[in-house]
Amino acid sequence: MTRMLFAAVAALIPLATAQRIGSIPEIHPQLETWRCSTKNGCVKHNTSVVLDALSHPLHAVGNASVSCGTWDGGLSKELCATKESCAKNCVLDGVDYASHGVQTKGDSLILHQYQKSNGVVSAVSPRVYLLDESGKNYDMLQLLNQEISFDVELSSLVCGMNGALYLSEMLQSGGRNKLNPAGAQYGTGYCDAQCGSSPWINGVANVDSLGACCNEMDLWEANARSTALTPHACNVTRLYTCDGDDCGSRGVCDKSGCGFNPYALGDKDYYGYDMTVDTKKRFTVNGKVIHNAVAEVSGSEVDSITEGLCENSASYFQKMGGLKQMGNALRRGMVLIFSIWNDSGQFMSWLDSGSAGPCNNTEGNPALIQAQHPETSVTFSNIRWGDIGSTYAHKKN
Ligand SMILES: *[C@@H]1O[C@H](CO)[C@@H](O)[C@H](O)[C@H]1NC(C)=O
Ligand SMILES: *[C@@H]1O[C@H](CO)[C@@H](O)[C@H](O)[C@H]1NC(C)=O
Ligand SMILES: *[C@@H]1O[C@H](CO)[C@@H](O)[C@H](O)[C@H]1NC(C)=O
Ligand SMILES: *[C@@H]1O[C@H](CO)[C@@H](O)[C@H](O)[C@H]1NC(C)=O
Ligand SMILES: CC(=O)N[C@H]1CO[C@H](CO)[C@@H](O)[C@@H]1O
Repeated sequence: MTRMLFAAVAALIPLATAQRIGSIPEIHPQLETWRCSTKNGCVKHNTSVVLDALSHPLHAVGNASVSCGTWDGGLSKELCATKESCAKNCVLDGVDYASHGVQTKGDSLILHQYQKSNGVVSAVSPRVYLLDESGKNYDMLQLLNQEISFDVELSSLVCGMNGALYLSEMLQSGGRNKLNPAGAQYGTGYCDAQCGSSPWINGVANVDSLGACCNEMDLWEANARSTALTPHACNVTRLYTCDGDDCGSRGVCDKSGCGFNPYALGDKDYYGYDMTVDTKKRFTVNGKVIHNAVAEVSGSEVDSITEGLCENSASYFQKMGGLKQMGNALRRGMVLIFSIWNDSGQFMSWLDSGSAGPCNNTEGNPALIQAQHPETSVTFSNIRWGDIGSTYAHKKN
């Protein structure tokens, strides 16, 4: 019987590989989200999440132990000399989400930085994208003149960690095409305003080592000690590939962004353990029961990202089109992304130490975090978007 079954499965593989999708099924964890309107209130949607393509095994047809490429190793020279040969020689397999630090339960998403297997702790650092109800394409959030709210629990995200909820202007299909039949279903098509280079762009072998740029709106980048809200504009529409100088510090995207970090802007008691926003507890972002910190920028008070704030702090953001360009991307539609990550290069100092936060410049070292806080995680839940005023119960005050 077992033999028969195996033969049947093997007979199916050539069909499946012709699609460049392997034989291990991809099962997306369901994450309920809410769409809200002033007229009809909030309606639950059966959406799900998908891990980035690079977290999926991409390997030679017929041999799962021969990799076609990895985050840090780049593309396999033999299997992926050209875009076409890579698409022909490689298959993308499904992945076990729990072993990559991703769990969902109802409308909650839990992301873990580390996984323990056979007593060994390793970094998994998941990054996932929200799929629509079909499970085949990304859910495109069109948030111009709309609002989004969510709950977050990040008490275990210590200095040096980052739990992020943000938007990037990726393609709805993840760039599905003849050389990338997998598409969004397997997490292809990532881009952001850092214009980073990865082995695949839109699921196609990046044989020229280009960077992938697109507009990015960081709604939430935080740990338990510090937080930042940062739009990053690019002077292009949707995913744009860059080369050389084009990708540099004055490239097509504003890599620093026009950020609002209460601590950096002078309010050092607003956010943290036992502070106005007490990060020991779960809280709602945009619940508006707690007002945002108020900063003084060139003599005026600012509690949100305004032209004035950006003119003062982010001239390159303004050059790339500033809030208007960000607004255009929000109108066209962007993909919702969740991630947890660490930073062995700078220990996340731009977010939480020096002028940006209360952490010192050594405690964010990933080696220390791995040894002392291997359980570090973030939970996002109760994610709602829609008309302004429709996603949470307003407290009249
Ligand atoms: C969502 O899933 C539940 C069960 O998993 C089902 O009862 C419900 O009809 C689904 N809703 C939609 C809009 O598909
Ligand atoms: C898969 O590749 C590995 C490494 O090259 C090799 O040792 C192994 O024999 C191959 N397995 C099959 C089934 O071809
Ligand atoms: C985008 O900005 C770069 C760098 O400033 C510039 O070289 C390029 O011409 C700009 N492109 C557009 C379409 O404005
Ligand atoms: C940084 O903070 C950690 C944790 O509070 C502490 O153990 C360490 O001594 C501090 N290092 C410096 C250089 O202050
Ligand atoms: C992107 C990054 O710096 N990741 C690091 C996270 O921490 C582990 C160790 O815990 C490193 O191996 C990764 O390089």
